[in-house]
Amino acid sequence: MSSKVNITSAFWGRYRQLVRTEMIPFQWNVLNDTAGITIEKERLNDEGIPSEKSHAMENFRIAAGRTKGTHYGWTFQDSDVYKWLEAVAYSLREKMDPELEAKAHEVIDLIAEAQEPDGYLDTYFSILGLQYRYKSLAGSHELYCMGHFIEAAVAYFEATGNEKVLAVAKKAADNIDENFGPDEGKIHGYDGHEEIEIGLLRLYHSTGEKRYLKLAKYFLMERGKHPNFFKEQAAVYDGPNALSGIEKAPNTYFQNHKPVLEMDTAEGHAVRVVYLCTALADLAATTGDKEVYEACKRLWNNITRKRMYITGGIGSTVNGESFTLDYDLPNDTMYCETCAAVGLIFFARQMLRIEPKAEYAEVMERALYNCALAGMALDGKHFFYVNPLEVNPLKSKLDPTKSHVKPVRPSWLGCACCPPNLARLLTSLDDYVYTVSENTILVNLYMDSDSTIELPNGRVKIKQETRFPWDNEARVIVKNDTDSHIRIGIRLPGWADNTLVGAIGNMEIGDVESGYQYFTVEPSCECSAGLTFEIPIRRNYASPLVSEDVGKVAISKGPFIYCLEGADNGIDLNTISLPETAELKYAYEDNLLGGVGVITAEGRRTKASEEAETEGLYLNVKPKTEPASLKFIPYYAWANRGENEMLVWLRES
Ligand code: FUB
Ligand code: ZN
Repeated sequence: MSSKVNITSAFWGRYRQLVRTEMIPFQWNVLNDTAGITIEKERLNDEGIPSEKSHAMENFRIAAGRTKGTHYGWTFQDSDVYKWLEAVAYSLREKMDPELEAKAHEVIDLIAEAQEPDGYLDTYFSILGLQYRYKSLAGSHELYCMGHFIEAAVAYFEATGNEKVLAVAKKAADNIDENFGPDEGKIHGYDGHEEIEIGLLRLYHSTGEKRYLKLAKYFLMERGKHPNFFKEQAAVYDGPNALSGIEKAPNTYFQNHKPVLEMDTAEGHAVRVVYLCTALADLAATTGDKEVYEACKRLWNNITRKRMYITGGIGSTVNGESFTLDYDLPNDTMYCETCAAVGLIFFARQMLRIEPKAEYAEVMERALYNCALAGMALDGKHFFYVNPLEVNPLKSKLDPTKSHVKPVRPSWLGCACCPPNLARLLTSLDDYVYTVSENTILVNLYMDSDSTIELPNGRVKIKQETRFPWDNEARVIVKNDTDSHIRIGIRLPGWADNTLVGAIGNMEIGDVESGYQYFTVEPSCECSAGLTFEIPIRRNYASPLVSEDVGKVAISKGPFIYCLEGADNGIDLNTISLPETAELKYAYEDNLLGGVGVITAEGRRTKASEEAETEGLYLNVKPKTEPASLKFIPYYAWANRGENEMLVWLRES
């Protein structure tokens, strides 16, 4: 039997159920073009982006020879189907559903039929010309798509034991292995979008086949050694478009500017960076390679200490959906793609496998409860691609530099990477609660849950009883059924002022190391640790080097970052300020936004003087302020009450 974490948390249970009952069926209809929705373009000026329909399943039917037609959509349209399948796998792992399983089998059969006899799998080139495959890797996303398929296949195999899907994945990986690598006659290159590395490592973990580990390592280490690789391929490519032109992007966009082990700043497309880092950290955890881990740490530190928003969002510009430079964190033009926050969570999880530092879990929690969760509406049927920290709907409509910043979540997006990424994260959230190594279990996330964890010497039952995030108490009950002493490391959260920890039974309190309070539990015994957190409302200040946030404050409580929204606070949110002395009060509102903790305060609103209305923009009269009652809601819950303004960082007065 393998480990099983059963999440019983009301907060997360609702989301996970939403994914199962709303999002997965909804996405199924979208993939089959039967959802009856209008798919929005990401940006006003994205004329060339194919977005009228998904066509993703139809692409597979055409590639399999079941129907006639041509490919439609992005070169990576296949990955929408794969991410759907991966979310289905986790969903079935949690709760068997024969109807859903039948749909998944239908999809697996279709994918197997669309696979070429030699294992190659990509509908774009199967339909438009196999002779062009692997020849335009800057934009073709072939390995990216196969990486997503391999991830889905491993997840599905591990959840259900389905051998067929694993066989298709191995055949695809073998095809890649035959075509790429250092040997003469093979392609000495890699994909324009990292992902295959994650897939191959997962396939290695599941099958133990060392070739997959070797190939993942090859792709990671080859990157950046030959920075002209994409341009050289493009110069002689004469096949179908495959996002051609993308190779002209700077090498940093693809993390192709230098070898990965020499990188110390996160450059380029944010999702690509965190996928690269996830695979690198997995490689370091798997092989114990110190040099690889040092590279991971440098990238982690650069991202989380200099380039990450307070919400856990990353990617400061729409231009290339990219990182820019240290401390450049504009609040209303940024990107903060949902996928990038999801990828940062993947990265954090792998870092925890290498080194038990609470810092990794803190970032994981920050991105999860804020940027990632904001990616989905409370109805589970509307999604953000971009997660701003400041929005004015009129500016989004009329200022072309903000057209990507949507004030309301669309039903779906032409480039549909984010919703299914969120679905696979939420359905696999059980994988993030604990980190297990040898005889140590780290409690990373507080979540009401009931789990069985397999250790080398037997089984441990671990139960969390808590109403967190809406309550400040947790009890962690451990039943050690192994015949050895085990160590439990309970994270002492950074958002708590004081965490009182008491042990009951044969649980010996140990040291605090890197943010975890350790306990030793004797063999064959049951005991528990009770925790009471003091969770203050906090005022957060950014480094003064973040020019956009100087003089401003952001409010948080526990893992949640709070924001002001128009629905509670009217228009022109930028005229609002929060006095340094204002008392911040907390209350839980059962009937608001599915039940949320709100924070209220007496603030000030700056009024335009009467002269300003008649005499123009610039006056020598200081505007007056008047009292304003303020109400803050958790950031993740914004944009669920129609189109309105939103603000995270507000002036402090
Ligand atoms: O290129 C595939 C995915 O589409 C990226 O990860 C997203 O940023 C979106 O561009
Ligand atoms: Zn995305």
